[in-house]
Amino acid sequence: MYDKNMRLIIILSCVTITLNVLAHGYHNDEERSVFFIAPLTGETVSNPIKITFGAKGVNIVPAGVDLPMSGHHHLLINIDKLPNLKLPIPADSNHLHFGNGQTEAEINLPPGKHTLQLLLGNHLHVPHSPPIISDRIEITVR
Ligand SMILES: [Cu+2]
Repeated sequence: MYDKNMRLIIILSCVTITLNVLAHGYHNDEERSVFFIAPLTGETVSNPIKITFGAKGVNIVPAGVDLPMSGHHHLLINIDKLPNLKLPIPADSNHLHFGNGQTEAEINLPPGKHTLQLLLGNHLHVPHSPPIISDRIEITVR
C-alpha cells in the first residue's frame, strides 16, 4: 500500500523544483534585454518602416500567456517621459502593443526625426521589475 500523502508531497516537490528552474533559469538581470535589430539609431528610413525587435534572456509570448520571464514587445514612439512602470502600458498611437508575440512590425511615420524605444510587458501588459527596456533610438523618416 502506498502513502497517498507521500505521493502528493513528491508530486508537489517536483512541480516546485520545475517552477524554480523555470523562474530562475535566467539568473542575471544583465542577461535580459530587448533591443532594435533594425533600424539602428541615426538611420534614415522610408515608409513603411520595417522594425525588427530583438530579445535576450526572455521568451516572447502572446499577451495573456503567464510564463516566467516572458512577455510581449511594446513600441514607444516619441515618448520623452516613460509611463508609470507599475501599471499596464497605455495603448495609443505612441504606445503600440504587439500582443500576438510579434518580433517585427511595419509602421508609418511622418517625415522628420522620431524616437523609438522597446519596453517588454508581461501577460497583463505591465513592465517587469526591473523593467526590460531598450535604449531609445532616433531615426529620420524621409
Ligand atoms: Cu501589451
